[in-house]
Amino acid sequence: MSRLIVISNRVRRPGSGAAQGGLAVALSSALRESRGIWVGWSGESTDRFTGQIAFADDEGVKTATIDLEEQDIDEYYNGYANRTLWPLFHFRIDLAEYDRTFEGGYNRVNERFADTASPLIDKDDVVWIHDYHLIPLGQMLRHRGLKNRMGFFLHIPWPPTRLLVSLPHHRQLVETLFAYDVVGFQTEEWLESFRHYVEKEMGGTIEGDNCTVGDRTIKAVACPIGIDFTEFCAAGKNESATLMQRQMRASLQDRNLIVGVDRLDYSKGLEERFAGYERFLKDNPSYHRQVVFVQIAPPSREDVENYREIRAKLDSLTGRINGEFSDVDWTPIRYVNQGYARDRLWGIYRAARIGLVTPLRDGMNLVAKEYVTAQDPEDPGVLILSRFAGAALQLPEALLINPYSSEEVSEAILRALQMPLDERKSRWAAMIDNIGREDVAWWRERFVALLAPPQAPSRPIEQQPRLMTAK
Ligand code: GDG
Repeated sequence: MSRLIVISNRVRRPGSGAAQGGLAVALSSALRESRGIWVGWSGESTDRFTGQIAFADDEGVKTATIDLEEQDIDEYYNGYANRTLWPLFHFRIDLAEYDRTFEGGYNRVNERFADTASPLIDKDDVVWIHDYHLIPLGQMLRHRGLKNRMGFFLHIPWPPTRLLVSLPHHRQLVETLFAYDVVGFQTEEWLESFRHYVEKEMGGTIEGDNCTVGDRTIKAVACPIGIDFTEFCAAGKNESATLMQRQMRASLQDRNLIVGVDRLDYSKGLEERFAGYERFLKDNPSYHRQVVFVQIAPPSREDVENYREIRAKLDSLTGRINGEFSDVDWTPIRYVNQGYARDRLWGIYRAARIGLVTPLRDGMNLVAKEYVTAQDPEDPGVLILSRFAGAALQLPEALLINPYSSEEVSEAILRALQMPLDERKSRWAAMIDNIGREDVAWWRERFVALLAPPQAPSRPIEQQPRLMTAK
């Protein structure tokens, strides 16, 4: 069995066991089985980059991490990754910053990753690189002589060609993807946009899964990520999950809970969601006091200005809506800027009659899948889901909405509150079936199978050696 080498911006957090996210859990089991290594940034800074690798063994998963200089972190992580590529790939060219120093820092750090990882990779290893932070890494590893099977998975959307061409040196960046053997996207939609770029901007050709530019052919596939279904169901059996569910219910006093759980990020459509809820309260006075909207939004990327701004905007929107509609014994929005352990999160989802998941653009969105998983099969809640989340393609039985339209959000909330039990059950059954089948292990196995060395083709029958028959 070949070893799997995973390279991503960050690696699993040491000592956090089951508290890891689904991705870390899924990759960890594959790394353990193949005795592979997970390579990434430690999250720490150093005065001068030395290339020194810190090795650790965390519950059987080997990790190799490097520290980066402050300037690297500014230009690569906070800069090109999160101020250029993240907004652009989420269709926000208005927020994308094109700064030459960011691009320089991005390439420098990718070279540093290549220097770090290449000596750790043996000739039969399979290499799997993750996400927009490390797009050119595969090519840099090839420049260092690596001939291994190499794959890349993009966790976020791939933007339409018309937007992507606003990125200086876009072609140079996309060309680096042709160093991989397999490139994976979350959905057919993002894959289609990639193929469009390949044909229109690079003069490439498409045949089945194969994309060819010049003498390089790669496989480009849609391979949607799922949640760690078994782990999340098990989290729901913990005492603290039940306790949290009971606490929530008690604090609601028979009111209907609407829940949102998102990193504080402009792509998640939080402002629009708040506006949709405000519209619902305006349009449906008879539902006042009968609903409470809880938005859990742990802060993220606080070194980036746009992320600080969104926090301030949501603070003021919450104040305005609560100011207008609250009563002495009812607050319509509870907005919480902290994270919760996974089992407690399960309890919150379970207590909620509506899961409100309304990103403006999202590669997949795992919260939608977690909400559905935590529901009571006998009395499930309703998922309201943005049609612009990758998850909408796998979960068409959710109430799909346009998150930019506060009317649609408001109408969907009303419809969900009035939905008969039979309809809730049949929609839930279809969704849980998909989520259970296409879970994170399914995703990982599919991608790794594509990455396996191609089998030597069996020879056509006429070329097979004839058996000599004795005369
Ligand atoms: C990127 C892509 C794609 C959130 N709050 C808490 C908490 N979370 C967990 C959720 C969920 C995860 O974070 C968020 O996953 P998403 O998929 O919603 O979003 P991104 O972070 O933007 O992830 C996305 C994903 O990569 C995977 O490919 O789906 O499209 O943008 O698991 O539960 N977890 C805990 N406490 C919290 O308060 N424990």
